[in-house]
Amino acid sequence: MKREIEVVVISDIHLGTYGCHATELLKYLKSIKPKTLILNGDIIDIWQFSKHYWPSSHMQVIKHLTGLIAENVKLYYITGNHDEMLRRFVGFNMGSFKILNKIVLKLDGKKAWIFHGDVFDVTMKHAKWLAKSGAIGYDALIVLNRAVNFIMKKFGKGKISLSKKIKNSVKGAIKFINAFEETAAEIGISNKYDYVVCGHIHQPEIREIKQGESSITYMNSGDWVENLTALEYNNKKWSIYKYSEDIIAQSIDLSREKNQATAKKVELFENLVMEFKMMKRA
Ligand SMILES: [Mn+2]
Repeated sequence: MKREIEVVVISDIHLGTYGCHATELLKYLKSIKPKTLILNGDIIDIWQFSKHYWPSSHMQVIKHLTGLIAENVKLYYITGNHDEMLRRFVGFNMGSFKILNKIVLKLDGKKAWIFHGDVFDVTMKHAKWLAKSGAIGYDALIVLNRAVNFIMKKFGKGKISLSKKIKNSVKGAIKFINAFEETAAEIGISNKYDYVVCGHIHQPEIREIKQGESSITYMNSGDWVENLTALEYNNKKWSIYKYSEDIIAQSIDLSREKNQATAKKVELFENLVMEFKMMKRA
């Protein structure tokens, strides 16, 4: 029996990289029956994509997700920094599938603001007052962030890499995570949202953040590189799902499908790219 869930949020899958736990993710996805599935950024890692690494398990994840569209599951693809090439397709929709930069969901009278969160990397210091002033929206922040990255690249500094930042020092990482969470919370509060839901920092979390008189529930869906986590919303409550072999029903048999999906991987990716190109024209 598949677990029925109202809303599931996953992020930072990084398909196409060695670190991605696609097999585990596939087992999780096959164990649930969500009404709405939100892919909150860095799903396909186009930055680090190598033609030499695209295992069949990664393609199976894509196939499973596209299969959900056919089953009328609401599927939202929110872009992240590793798949920012998809930002040019923002606004695209096909049946129950949409590509977006952010989404606001109404859940039992509460509002959840969901976005990847990479804009806080470069514009952290400025994002707060820019967003709070109301003069600039999230989409504009993305453009700003991209411009800053472009300039950094011109000066040979390269893109800001979160993993590098994290590796630099534990102290620095904690500071960075705190700043990220506080920034997200502050902007969420000023926009009167009840929940703010991010990805990007690979740090699963659900916690109440108080700022002055106001508070908000900050959430992060974690990742499928190290933590193997998801956010689940059911019966007016959010919880963090953490992957574990024991919880997944043993009855799920992946072996049969494994054999089907060993077609030439590169070819499959190229087909995918072609499809996106065609979507753009359409
Ligand atoms: Mn990211």
